[in-house]
Amino acid sequence: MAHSTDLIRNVAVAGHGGTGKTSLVEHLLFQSGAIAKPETVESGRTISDYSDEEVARKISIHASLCHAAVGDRKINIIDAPGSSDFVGEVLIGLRACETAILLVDGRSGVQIETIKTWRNLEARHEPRILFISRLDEERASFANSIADVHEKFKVNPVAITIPMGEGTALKGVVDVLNQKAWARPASHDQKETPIPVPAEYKDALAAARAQLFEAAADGDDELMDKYLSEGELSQEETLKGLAEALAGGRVIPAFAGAGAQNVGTAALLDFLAGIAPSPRHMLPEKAHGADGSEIEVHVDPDKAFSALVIKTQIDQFSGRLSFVKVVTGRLVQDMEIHNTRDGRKEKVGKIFTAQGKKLEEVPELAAGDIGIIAKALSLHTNDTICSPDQNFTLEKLVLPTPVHLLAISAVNKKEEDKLNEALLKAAEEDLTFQVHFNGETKETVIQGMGELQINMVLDKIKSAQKIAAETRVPRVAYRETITKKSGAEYTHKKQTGGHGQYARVVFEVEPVERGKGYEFENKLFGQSVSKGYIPGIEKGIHQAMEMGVVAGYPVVDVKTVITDGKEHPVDSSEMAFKIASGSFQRGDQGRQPGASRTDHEPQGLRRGEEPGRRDVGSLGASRPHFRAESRRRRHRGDRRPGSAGGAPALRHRSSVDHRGHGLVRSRVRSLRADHRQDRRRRRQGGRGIQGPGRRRGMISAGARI
Ligand SMILES: Nc1nc2c(ncn2[C@@H]2O[C@H](COP(=O)(O)OP(=O)(O)OP(=O)(O)O)[C@@H](O)[C@H]2O)c(=O)[nH]1
Ligand SMILES: [Mg+2]
Repeated sequence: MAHSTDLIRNVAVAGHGGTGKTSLVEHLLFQSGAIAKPETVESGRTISDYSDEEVARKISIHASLCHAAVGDRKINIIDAPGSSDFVGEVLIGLRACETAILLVDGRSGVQIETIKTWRNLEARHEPRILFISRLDEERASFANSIADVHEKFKVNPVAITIPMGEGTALKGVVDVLNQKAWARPASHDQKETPIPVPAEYKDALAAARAQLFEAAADGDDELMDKYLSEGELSQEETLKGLAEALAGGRVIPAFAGAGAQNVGTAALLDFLAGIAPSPRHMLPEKAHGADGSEIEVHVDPDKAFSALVIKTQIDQFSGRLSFVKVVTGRLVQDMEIHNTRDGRKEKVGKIFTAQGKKLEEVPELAAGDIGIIAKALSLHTNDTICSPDQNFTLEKLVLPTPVHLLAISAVNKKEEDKLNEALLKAAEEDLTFQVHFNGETKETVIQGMGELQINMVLDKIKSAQKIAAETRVPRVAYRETITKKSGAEYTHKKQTGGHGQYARVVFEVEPVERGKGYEFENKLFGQSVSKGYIPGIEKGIHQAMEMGVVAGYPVVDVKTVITDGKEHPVDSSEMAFKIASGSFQRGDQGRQPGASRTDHEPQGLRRGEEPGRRDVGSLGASRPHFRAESRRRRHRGDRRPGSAGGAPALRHRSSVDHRGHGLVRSRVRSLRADHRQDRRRRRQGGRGIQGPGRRRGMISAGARI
């Protein structure tokens, strides 16, 4: 059945890892009757943690879509992961929903990922609801958690439910809004049932209701006058006032509970269905018209169809699934759509809604709804699709840049293409995982948000595609530049019988603004060097820049000014001037540009490191092998030094989330093995490991998947 816009509620469930999001979602579905039996995360059979990786690791990795029905309302729920490695999936959830439920673990208070999510919600002006979770566990405290929220976010949450007892004594919750209590069921797979508020909680209820009225009246003068004169509001006024205050971000409703024990789910469901804002309350989507002009698009069922592809999932059985949020109009099976990215028209086949991995076919999706288009091969995440007569592009979801880098290759070279294909597929599913080929270092480099995410992708490829791959620290493509004005002069003279070679060049080199690349200026006066030789000079300088000055890396961001020169009527040639200009690199017979301090700039960054120039005047000096290697390369004629001894792009932490897996340990083992091998080689009089492998805390090579 298709639901109209006003009957839809979209909520993203987010918060720090392990706060009980998936358990809460499972029991919300159960309490609503969407599923007959709730499962536990431990059993690996929950609705929202269904992928093999999630089942194996017992953590959420993907944003999964499910839905519950309360009366005539359809509540779409997106269960987001808690680990920072999967922040992209959290942002997808926040973007697609009008409301977020933020979980705070009742034992530990506000944790870092919850803070980050809060900031995101603030920036998006998105209404949020707090759920203080795991209150059945020892040391859990609702009051302390609320105090922590107050301290960290400078807000005064308003309790919609309060716990009856805490820790092992948790007996249920008092529903402040509806003046009843919900008893804790005998076991998690039984529903919460309403009971009268026990006498011992009457005072707490009265105090909480006073706060509730204040929050409901806040921002509405009429309601405030009534509350101040009569001391209370009617239920209808309270609901209306709260709904407006929540949609306007003036109130942060707080719930108490223990999702895995099915405590606190009934009141939360009622609240979501009755008070959470409908998609119409969502702030307008920013978009660009066909002419590039900025426009705003409101969720509106009465307009022509448009939707944003929020996520792409490539399922082993169902094929390509494009998750869409309908913004205007209706998405109807078999309708023709227009992809504004490439102007392509496509016919939509079947459309679905999802209960975790279970797809449920629906005839249409109304504005504000979230659903799935199956097997639309041309759709990509962030595409805007509209009815053929419309043409605007909704603003893309902006995701953070992945900062962890690894070079990767297939163990069996014949599987390289297959591996690249699998990596690219993974990158399509998760925009915070990227793959590119570095032409300079001749490496395929993968980039992700963290080890957990990268390991997860590689494990999936290993188990699904049976491709063995190995990863290592990527080589770093450095650049050289100069920091102060310098110059060079050189006379190239050779007499080998017949025509000789003669050319003299004098030039200055100065640094230019970063990113400018290379500038060339000819300041020769008179006829000292014929015009025809100038290209030879430029080519010579260019070639020398490619070869580098100090460590053999391409020189960038310099300006070369030719100030003087001399030619011979018979022996000069373009080639002779090209050779003479090579003094840029060699610095023979004069002032060498490289004699001024030279900086290198790594193309890859360590985690948390800003791109920036680094003084490596001392770097070359402190690493003799570095310069020796560079000289060797030049001698071999290798113009693209690959295996740099510079800062590797990835610094591995010594441990990962305890629920992660052992790849880090295996990398550390591999590092130790490398070092053992190194020591053995040294004992045998050979050379030790060169480059990054020798640097403390860095991995040289060899993590296999
Ligand atoms: N006792 C108790 N345990 C809970 C409760 N909620 C969750 N747990 C347990 O806490 C662990 C993590 O629960 P999840 O529901 O996976 O937490 P999550 O927030 O979804 O975790 P991520 O998605 O990985 O961030 C599991 O072992 C749950 O059984 C609760 O209310 N009470
Ligand atoms: Mg989860």
